Amino acid sequence: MTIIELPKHIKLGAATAAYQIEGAAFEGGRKASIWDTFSHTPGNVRGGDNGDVACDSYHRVEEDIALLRELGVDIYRFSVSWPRILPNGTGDINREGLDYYHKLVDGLLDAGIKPVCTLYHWDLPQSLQDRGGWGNRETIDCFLEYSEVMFKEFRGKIDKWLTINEPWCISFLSNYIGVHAPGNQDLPLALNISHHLLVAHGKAVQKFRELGVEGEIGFAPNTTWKEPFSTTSADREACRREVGWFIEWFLDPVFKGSYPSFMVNWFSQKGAELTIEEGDMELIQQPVDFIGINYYEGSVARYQKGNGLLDSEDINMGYHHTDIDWPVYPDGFYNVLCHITQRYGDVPIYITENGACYNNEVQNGRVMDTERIDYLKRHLTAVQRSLESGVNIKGYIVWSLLDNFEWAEGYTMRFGLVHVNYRTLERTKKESYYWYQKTVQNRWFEL
Ligand code: JJW
Repeated sequence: MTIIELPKHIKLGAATAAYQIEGAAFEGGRKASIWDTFSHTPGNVRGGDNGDVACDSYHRVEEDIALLRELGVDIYRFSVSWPRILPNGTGDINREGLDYYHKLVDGLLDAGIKPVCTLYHWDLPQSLQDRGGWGNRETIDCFLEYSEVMFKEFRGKIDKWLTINEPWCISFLSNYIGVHAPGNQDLPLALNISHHLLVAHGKAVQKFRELGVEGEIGFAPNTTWKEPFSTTSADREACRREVGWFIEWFLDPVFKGSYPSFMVNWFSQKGAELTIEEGDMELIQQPVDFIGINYYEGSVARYQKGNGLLDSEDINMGYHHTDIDWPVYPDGFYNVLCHITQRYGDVPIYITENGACYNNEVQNGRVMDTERIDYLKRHLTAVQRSLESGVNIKGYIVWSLLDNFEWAEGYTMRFGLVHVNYRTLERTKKESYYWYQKTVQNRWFEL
């Protein structure tokens, strides 16, 4: 048996996001977000599911902290619901919302768990969407206002912050492909939203420094890897565009102060142009303390004229697929991490999300999710290999602590280490929970 050892300094954790777990959608002074509107519109979410109740973590916060404490993790990544803090997106502050997160954060600190706080994990206040959402630059200033409230309120308690989670999903998936809220299909809009998100990120980082908040701040792009099917330049360029759309598009502006020209030109050919105002690129280029990397899947791909936005297609190499049909490709994870380090230098990296969808149910009180354990082992091995290749890995966070509302897939797709019965809201620890508990304790596992 091969033993994989994880260095002691690597922080291990688990993650969730507000809309996916909290429920209590219209309690505690919270007003609607775009995900309430979107999920309550028929046809958008599988089964007509919505986040009204979700895992009810709003009312079960002590129980969920107890799960984390017993799991033994060093860190817990959660997100804050903007419409709980500023129900209209701007203006009046909702004390009840702040109190909920104080209860959560105090409970974590009591349990010896460090909070990692994501400010924007997709639940934009609906009243801002009514004025154009992320397509309107005024939303950037509202985000800054919200961020400042959070920094001032939680400084001294929270020292790890993420501004924006998965900007590719917020811009392109939600406003070009249209499968997430608000569900637009408009490439120029999506492109400009991607820029506005980066400006919002930069402004929040600037505010964080100005206020002298102690701690570290970064953001978390979602990544993928596409390995060229052949060595032809057509196949290599198709893969470069695919990876470029997720990685370079969002990280070049932050680390190099410019968008990758091969992508700018590609979008331009498709009739989509960026509108960049004076000073934007300087704002975006504010130094970050770390980046979060979310990685789930990747594959082999090749050039295919007219296929999708990027003239590329995935090749089925016979790799195993998870229950959400994403190919399991741990080598892609290793390649993403090395690619980022090669291109941007020795930047500290937290794996802010990695995990797998397997829909195992409870049988005789147990959930035998052996495929999830296998997925986690193979991806942690890729992380360990990247460390040996000189990637500056600071932490690894599993998505997710709990089964939860998986966006357009509703409650059908389960990513949790803990099973949630959506009828009774009962939590059941899966085999993967016990495996991760042992791994966190030992800092090694058997492959
Ligand atoms: C792409 C589907 C057509 C979440 C996608 C659908 C249609 C070309 C998981 N990460 O729940 C990506 N997640 O909240 C954040 N990440 O395309 C956390 N990305 O494509 C998890 C879904 C996703 C996606 C889902």
